Amino acid sequence: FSEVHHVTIDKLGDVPIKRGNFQLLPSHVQTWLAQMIQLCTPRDIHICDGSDEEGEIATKLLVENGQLSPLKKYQNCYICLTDPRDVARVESKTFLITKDKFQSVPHSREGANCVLGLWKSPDEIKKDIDDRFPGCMRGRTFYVIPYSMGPMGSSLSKIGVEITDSAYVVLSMRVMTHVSSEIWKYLRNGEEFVRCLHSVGVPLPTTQSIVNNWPCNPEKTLVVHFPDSRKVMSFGSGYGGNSLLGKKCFALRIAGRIAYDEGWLAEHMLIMSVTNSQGEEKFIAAAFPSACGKTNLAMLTPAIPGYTVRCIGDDIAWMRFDKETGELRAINPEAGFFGVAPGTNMKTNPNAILTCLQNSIFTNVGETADGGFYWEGLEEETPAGTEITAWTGEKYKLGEDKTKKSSHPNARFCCPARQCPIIHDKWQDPAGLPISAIIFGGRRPEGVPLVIEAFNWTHGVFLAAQLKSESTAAAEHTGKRIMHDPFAMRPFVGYNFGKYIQHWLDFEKTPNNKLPKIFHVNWFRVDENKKFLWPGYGDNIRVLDWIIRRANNEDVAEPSAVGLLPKKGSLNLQGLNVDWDKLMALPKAYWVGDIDETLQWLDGQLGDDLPQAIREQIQKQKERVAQL
Ligand code: SAT
Ligand code: MN
Repeated sequence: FSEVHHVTIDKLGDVPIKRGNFQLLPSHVQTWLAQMIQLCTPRDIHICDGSDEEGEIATKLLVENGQLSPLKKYQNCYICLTDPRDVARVESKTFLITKDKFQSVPHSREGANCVLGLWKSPDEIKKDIDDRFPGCMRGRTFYVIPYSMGPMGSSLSKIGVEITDSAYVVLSMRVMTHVSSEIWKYLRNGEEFVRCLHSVGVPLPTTQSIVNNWPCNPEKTLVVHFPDSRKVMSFGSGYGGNSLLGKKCFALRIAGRIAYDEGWLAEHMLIMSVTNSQGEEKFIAAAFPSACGKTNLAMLTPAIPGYTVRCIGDDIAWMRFDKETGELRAINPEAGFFGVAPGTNMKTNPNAILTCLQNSIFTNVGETADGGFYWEGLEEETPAGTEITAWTGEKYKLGEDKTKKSSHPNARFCCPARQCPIIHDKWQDPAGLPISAIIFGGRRPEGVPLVIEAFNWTHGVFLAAQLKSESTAAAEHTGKRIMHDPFAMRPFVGYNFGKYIQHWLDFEKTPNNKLPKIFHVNWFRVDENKKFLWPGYGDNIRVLDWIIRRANNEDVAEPSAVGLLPKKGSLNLQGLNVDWDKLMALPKAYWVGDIDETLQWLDGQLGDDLPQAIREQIQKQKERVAQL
């Protein structure tokens, strides 16, 4: 995949080019493509240009081969059902490849099972690759997708080229990234780009049985990153996080490493703006693990008057401190939303529903008899008795049997961000937008108050490092348990996590950097009857309002053992019936246990790579919670 033996165009052999002009591509791209064609031996080649016509061709093909079925109720919307074995990211088969192991993963203590990335040596992975990729596209089309992560031509953006044998990936990448033949002009002088190779791993003809017309190869699924040479290879899965390589693989893992080398940040964060009734606008970046409501927060409909929320992105933020002004400027490197469908409705997230009423792909959801999408959470908006076809193919009448499930819990909608009713008019601003506050959060049923402000930058980095959350359906984990997910980046970090934390800490060393305040939020605390103590959704604006007032240094916070908390009465609770004391309580036994567990976990996972500054923060917190 990597080492260059020079290949010229005639080495394409007799593989025909179905669409596009190979001769017009930059020569270093040609060389790489020729190598990959030799490796994968496809039937023909399609060089994507991002045109509408191309979208129509891919859609038609997918409908004809039974992978997509049109949702008649909307314009240009489709349901896609996958093989039920291919529905989520597979962290256990996702690897970082570097010569030095500890460039990829930390020096975990013996016996601590490292969950902050999996490493394999170049030699070891070569065997796995040689066992999979040669001939993997036999009988299939080799699509070449040129794309920009971030606004085209922005100095904050990066270019990738994905090769895939899946038209579903072509169609989804057109939604999630900026696909265009314009890209080639940015590579004319041999400029770097991220090389992505993806195959569903089912060469034709096949004797394998194909379920739902969704070719995949779960036994051999493999997602491999080469951070040094900025390459990704993915085999056997068509599911978003494993196949839309611009997203987690590039925009987080590879870009994270580039960001480390270049002094910026690639984070698992939404970007939103809140404008108050005085017309003052603030931009916020917020990190939550997968399926914890980033999309809902990014598109929040304020439950109280006087605020306007606008969305810039819902999953990934690339952020850089401006050398001159010191501002932290953020872009959304994506162009679409790949959101969790179940739970999304006109109450929880009307803007998401309105975004996906056209030009969208729905994966593993149910369908109503009149050709609409359906998933758990839409009960109240769908007449009882409506006939539903579940993603499993089973038909049932809504309301008759409550045990029936229409959708996979990780079912997704994939829709263009520009269609979002509250998309910010500057969401594509090449200069990025200035971040005033950074929020971390997770699902914490117990012990953790609604909002905590970090004492300072270092303490904020500590809050992020000890982030935990109840597991969700976005990955292959089963059952609900509280898992550590530092910075909401556990599955997405592209290099040694200790270095990653140190990278965050180091931003304080540049005096010109205007460090945003850091916060921790928890919408998910429950009472003794397991009922949520906070209404969440649109009412989260109340917390954002408090956060913004803190960003403006308003005197509304007071110190506690775990950070600064809102002074009683400073958070606008008008019209709400919440038990503030329960919501904000710091149970001593919980926090004493929590900090011990945090130290044990971080020390086990990171060993001597755990930055000293974080050990000091842990020690301080230990002393503070002992006083509770
Ligand atoms: O990995 S995906 O991008 O498919 C979804 C997620 O885990 O956030
Ligand atoms: Mn995500």
